[in-house]
Amino acid sequence: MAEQATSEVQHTEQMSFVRKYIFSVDHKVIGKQYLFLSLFMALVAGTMAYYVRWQLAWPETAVPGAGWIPEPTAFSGIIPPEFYNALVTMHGTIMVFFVGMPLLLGAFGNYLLPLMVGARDMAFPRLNMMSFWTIFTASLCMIASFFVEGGSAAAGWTGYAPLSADPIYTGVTWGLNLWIIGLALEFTSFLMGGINFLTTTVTMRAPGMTMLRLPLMVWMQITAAVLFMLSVGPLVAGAILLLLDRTVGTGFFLPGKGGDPLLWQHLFWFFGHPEVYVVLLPGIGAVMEILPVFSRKPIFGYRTIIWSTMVAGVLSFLVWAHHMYVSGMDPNLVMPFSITTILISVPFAVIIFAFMATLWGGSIEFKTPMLYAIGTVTTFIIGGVTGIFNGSPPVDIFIHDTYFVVSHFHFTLFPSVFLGGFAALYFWFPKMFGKMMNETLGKIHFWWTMICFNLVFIPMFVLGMGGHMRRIYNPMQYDFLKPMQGINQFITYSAILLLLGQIPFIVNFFWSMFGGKKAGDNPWNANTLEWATTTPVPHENFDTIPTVYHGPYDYSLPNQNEDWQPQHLEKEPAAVA
Ligand code: HEM
Ligand SMILES: [Cu+2]
Repeated sequence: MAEQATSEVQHTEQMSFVRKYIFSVDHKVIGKQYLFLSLFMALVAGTMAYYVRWQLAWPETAVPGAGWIPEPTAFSGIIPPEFYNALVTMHGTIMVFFVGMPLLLGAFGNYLLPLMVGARDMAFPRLNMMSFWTIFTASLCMIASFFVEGGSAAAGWTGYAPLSADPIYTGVTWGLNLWIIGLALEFTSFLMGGINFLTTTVTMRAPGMTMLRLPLMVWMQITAAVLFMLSVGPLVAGAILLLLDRTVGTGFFLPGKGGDPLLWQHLFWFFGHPEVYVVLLPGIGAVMEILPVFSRKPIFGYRTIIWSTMVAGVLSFLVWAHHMYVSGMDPNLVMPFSITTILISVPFAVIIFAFMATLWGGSIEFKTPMLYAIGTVTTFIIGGVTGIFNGSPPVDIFIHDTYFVVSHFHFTLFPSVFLGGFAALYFWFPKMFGKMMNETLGKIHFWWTMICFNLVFIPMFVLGMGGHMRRIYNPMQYDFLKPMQGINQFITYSAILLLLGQIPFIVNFFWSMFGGKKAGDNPWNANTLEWATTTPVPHENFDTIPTVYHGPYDYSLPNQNEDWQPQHLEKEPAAVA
C-alpha cells in the first residue's frame, strides 16, 4: 500500500495543471470544485430571490393612501410578470438542486467521506470526476434557459402539469425543456455520486472501521444517497414523459389528451419529500460532528440516531401526498398520509433530544462552527414544528399555497443548506484549505445571519395566516392583502440586511484562504479520521492507512491538549482525566 501511495504522489507531481485541478480524479479536488460551483449557484439563486422580494415590496400598482404604503417608486414594476414567474421557479430549483445538494453532498460528501472512512479515494475516481462535470453541464443548461427564445422555465420548482406539460400555457418552449434536461443531468450526476458514496463506505473502510464506528456524518451521507437513489427513478421516468408531452405531442399529463396531471404531482412528491431529507441529513450530519467536539462529550445515543434516521428515511417514502391534500385526490387517503406525516416528527424529535443530551453537562466552547451547529438545530425545530401544522389536513386547507408554507420550508431548507453548510465550512475549512478562518468575522456573520433570517421569515408566517398566497406577482391586486403590504416591505428590507450580512463571510473566506493563520493538523482536537492525517492532506490521504480501535466519539480528555491524538487510534482507551 505504502509503495503504491508514494508512486501516486510522484505521479501527481508530474500531472499537468488540467489533470490536477480541472479534470481531477482526486476526491478532495472534486469536493472543492463542488464547493465553488455551489457557492456560485447560491449567488445566482440568491440574486433571484431579491428580484422577487423587490417586486413584492414595490409592485407597480402600490395603492396610494392605503395605510403607510408609499406611492409607486422608481423601482416599481421593473420585473414583468412572466419573468417574475421564471425567477421564482429558478430560485427554488437552483437552491435545492444546485446549491443544497452540491454543497452538502457534493462538496462535503466528496471531500470528507473517503477521509472519514479511512480510504485513499472514492471507489470510482473517474466516475466521481464525471459526476462533477455532469452537474456542471446541468448548471449551464439551467442558466442557458434564461437566454433562449420564449424565456426560462416558469412552472414553479415543482413543475406541475398541465402548466408544464403544454407550451401553450406558459408560452415557454425551450426554456422549460432545458429545465427538464438540466434536472435530468443533475439527477444523473448524483446517481453517480451515490454509487461512489455507497461503494466506498461498504468496501473501502480502514481496518477496524466497522459500520458502527463510522462517523455520523458518513451515516447521514450514505442514508441521503440511498434516499435519493430510491426516489429519483420514478421522477426521471416522469420527466421523460413530460418532455415527450412538450416536444412530440403525447398527453401523459394532459387531460385533453386523456392524460392525468395528478400523476405528475404523485411522481414529483414521491421524490420530493425524500429529496428534502437528502439535503437535510448531511446538514445535520455536520452538526452531529461538531456538537461533540465543542462540548467535549461523546455524541449521545449514537445508535439511536442511526436508527431514527433510518425510520425517518423509510417514512419519508410514505408521506408524499401531504403536499396534495387539496389537489382533489381521494379524501380517504388524506388521513393515512396525515398520520405518517405526524409520525415522522418522532424520529426527528429523538435526534434533537440526543443533541440536547450531548450538550448537557459538556464543557461547551462557542466557536463559530458550534454557533452555527446550534443555530441549525434551533432554526430547524421551527421548520419541523410548523410542518405539523401543514401535515394536519384541516389546517392545511387554509394555509396550503400561502406564505405560511413558504416560511415553513425556508425554515427547514435554510438551516439545512446554509446554516448547516456554514457550520461545516467553518469547521472543515482548516482541513480543506490549511488555514484558520477568523473567529470575530465568523461570529459577526453568525449573529447577523441568524437575526436577519428570522426577521425575513417569521413575518411570512403572519402573512400566510392572513391569507397571502405564494407565487403571486402583485399582492396589491387583492384588497384583503393591502393592509399587510407593510409586512411585505419589512421582509424585503430584512432580506437586504441578510444579504449584507454575508459580506463578513465572503471577506473571511477569501482573506483566510490566502492570508489566514496556518492551521495545524487537528486544530479542534477532534477524533474523526480526517483530523488524523496531515494538513494539507496528501494526495493519497494517509501515509499509512490507520487501524481503528474505537468509535470516534470519546472526548473525555481535557480540552486544551497540545498533542491531541484521535483516541480511537490507540489500542487502550485513553484514561479519563
Ligand atoms: C436568501 C434567502 C432566501 C430568500 C430571501 C428567499 C426568498 C424566496 C421567495 C421570495 C420565494 C417566492 C415565494 C413565492 O411568492 O412563491 C421563494 C421561493 C422558494 N425558495 Fe427561497 N429564499 C431564500 C433562500 C432559499 C433557500 C436556501 C432555499 C432552498 C435550499 C430556497 C428554496 C425555495 C423554494 C423551493 C421556493 C419555491 C419556489 C416555487 O414556488 O416554485 N430558498 N424564496
Ligand atoms: Cu413532504
